[in-house]
Amino acid sequence: MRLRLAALLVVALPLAGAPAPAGAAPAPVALGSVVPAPVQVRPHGPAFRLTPHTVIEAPASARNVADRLAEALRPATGYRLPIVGHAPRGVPALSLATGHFDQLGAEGYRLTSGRSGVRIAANGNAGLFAGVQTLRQLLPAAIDASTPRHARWAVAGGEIVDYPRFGFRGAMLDEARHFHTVPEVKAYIDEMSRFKVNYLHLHLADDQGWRIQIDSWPRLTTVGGAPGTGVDGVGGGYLTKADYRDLVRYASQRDVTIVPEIDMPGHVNAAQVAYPELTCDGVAPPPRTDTEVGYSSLCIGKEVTYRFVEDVIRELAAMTPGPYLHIGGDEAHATTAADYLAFEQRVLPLVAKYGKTAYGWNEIAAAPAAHRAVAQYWGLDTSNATLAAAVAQGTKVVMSPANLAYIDQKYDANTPLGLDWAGYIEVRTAYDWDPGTHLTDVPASAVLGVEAPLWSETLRSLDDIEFMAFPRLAAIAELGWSPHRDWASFRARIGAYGPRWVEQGVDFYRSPQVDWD
Ligand code: TNX
Repeated sequence: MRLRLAALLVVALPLAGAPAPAGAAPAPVALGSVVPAPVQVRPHGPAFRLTPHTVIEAPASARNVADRLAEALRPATGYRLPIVGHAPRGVPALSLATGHFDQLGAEGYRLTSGRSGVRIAANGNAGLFAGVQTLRQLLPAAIDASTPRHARWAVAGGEIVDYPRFGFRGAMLDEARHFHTVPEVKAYIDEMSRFKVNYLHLHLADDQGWRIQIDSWPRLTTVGGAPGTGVDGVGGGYLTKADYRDLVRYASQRDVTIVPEIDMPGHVNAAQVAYPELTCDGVAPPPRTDTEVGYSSLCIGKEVTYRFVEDVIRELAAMTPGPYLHIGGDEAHATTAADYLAFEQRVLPLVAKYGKTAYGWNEIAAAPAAHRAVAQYWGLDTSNATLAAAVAQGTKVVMSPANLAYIDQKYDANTPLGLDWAGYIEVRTAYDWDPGTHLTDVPASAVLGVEAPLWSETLRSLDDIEFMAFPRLAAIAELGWSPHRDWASFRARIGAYGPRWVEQGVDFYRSPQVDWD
């Protein structure tokens, strides 16, 4: 399938030497041109054309998804696109329908397009939302003014049947090193959900700052989130509980589940600045705005440590509807191995006590209590004996190998932002690996999915986030969703996606590995 053809209709600039004849209707976007690549695509029959009379048809239970579709299409098309329970006979419709489909699971959908309408069918709203993201990509990115009105908004005819390879397709944003505001996080949620990313892990506390309100320990944010708490003393800020709940709600309306992280027993300097009793000697350390890691530790032998940890877990669990609570556990170089185990043996069960599944960086796998937890693999090797032993006891794994999935790493030596300790990660590097088989001693059956962490030591603005995330987050999203991996196909589809990012104002990286439309 030559997908770049499909993008020719997005004539932001006239094609050199071959201007489309005025009044000609361009071919619609090819059905197979979607990112992540759908499971099955069968083009056939005539296209559907949106008109000023098109309606959105949806049951009341799918109103949220219908609203998302309407708000995506109304501004671009200028059409009213009213949402109705039942489209009157003969009225062209974009229809959302739920039913029972064995093949589709919780997130799959079937999209059919023909002369009279486009229908998305699924088992529930998660699948309908995924189908809506596909439909958005089947409409043109931008319209050439010479295209006649009736031919502008066409969806190619045919059928897509689609469902994810993995249930966990995540992105992580570091709120601690530089704080990113609620509108910035919402924009990132919008951008990731287009690629069917369904988990957002928020790294909410680290040595430099503490970014989530905890009522029982108020100085965490009044001190730890004060102005100047951030790398280089830039930024500061925190999420109030109301902000956090607002983000949880906004995300859930886009089929994204928030996973909050409080990193411990290391990466806790900001908490210790606010509460010196959390150090072993009771003396407050100086605030830190540099990017060193591995120097701070909670005091493993003090009871106050566990009162603190339990209060934080209880308050976080109470405002988090999702199943996971991330308790960090990485780079605890200032904690002895014995203390680390003692800490994790006590803290992992606390997460379960408040009804959540513990999630942590792969170092937690050393603790026997991690057998019910999810371990996030961030190493550079293709095997890990400690993790493999934990997996044999029941631990599940999310794959974030730093040399492949760390989207805070530079693309190449010239990238102005980012770090490079795990190596350069060009788009093809981020794409060309298999989360199911990457760890040779962990079976694919233990892998829940994949996550792309975005650490923010060097990132301040939304533009910075976007430049590092795109196109690599789209590559990782495809590894999490699609059953097959094909670089030539991805390269063509992501090149054709470029005009959409331009249209959305997303500051993506124009990788030289991709021919951008
Ligand atoms: C390592 S990866 C860290 C973070 C840094 C990151 C920068 C991990 C679990 N810990 O503290 O921000 O490298 O790439």
